[in-house]
Amino acid sequence: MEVLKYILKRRKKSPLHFTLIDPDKQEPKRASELAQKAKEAGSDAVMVGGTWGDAYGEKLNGTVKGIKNAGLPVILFPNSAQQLSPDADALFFMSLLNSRSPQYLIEEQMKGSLLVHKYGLEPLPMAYIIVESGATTGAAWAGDVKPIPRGKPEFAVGYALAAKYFGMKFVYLEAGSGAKETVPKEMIGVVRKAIGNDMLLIVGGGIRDGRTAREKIAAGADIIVTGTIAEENSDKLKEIIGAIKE
Ligand code: 1GP
Repeated sequence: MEVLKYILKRRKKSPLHFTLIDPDKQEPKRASELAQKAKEAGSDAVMVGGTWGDAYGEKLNGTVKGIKNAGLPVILFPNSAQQLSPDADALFFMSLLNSRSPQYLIEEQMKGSLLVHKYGLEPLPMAYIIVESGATTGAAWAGDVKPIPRGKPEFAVGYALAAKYFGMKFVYLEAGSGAKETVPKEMIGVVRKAIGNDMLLIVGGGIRDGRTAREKIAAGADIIVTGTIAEENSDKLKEIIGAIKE
């Protein structure tokens, strides 16, 4: 499956929803059930990754295989060169642009690229940008990030344009899993305007209802990611996906 083509084709019909499953939070069998529920709710793809834990090697591979049974594309969302699996369809080949550490800007990517090549994974080049969200999230802490201030959307525009000029295909504005506050709609709007339609704009972190998801789409997001809600409440997941695709 060519995942970028699949995403672009589906985006022509409607905005998209991706479900994030953290391989560290449950056994592969439960991950497979969550992916099945996500598919039934209308999600377009499953992302697999998490900030912290020990879900590498066999546990990660088992989780990816289990999720694949649901029939949705599986895209890795790795925290490092360790979190790669030959069983996935693709991966977000991402740089955490507002990290202070060369490890997350380029070093993990340099190490991981050899495995991406060996496994034949489809790389989806992505700029990952973490936005202030009321409290320090795991991703911001672990990634040694200087989050974008909520009142400074122009900083996000600077990173997004740099990513566009590097030839990246995706920008992910991330509030962080379980964030208190979601990415501000004003920031989504100015980033959308700056990048035009050359890149796909992903927004996630702390989205827990349809109204909030709709607000992000109306502001200019192409893809909404939810993680926590898929684990907790499949009715809410259906509400969110319904609002994105209305
Ligand atoms: C984290 O944006 C995602 O990378 C998902 O966040 O768990 O808050 O939905 P939630």
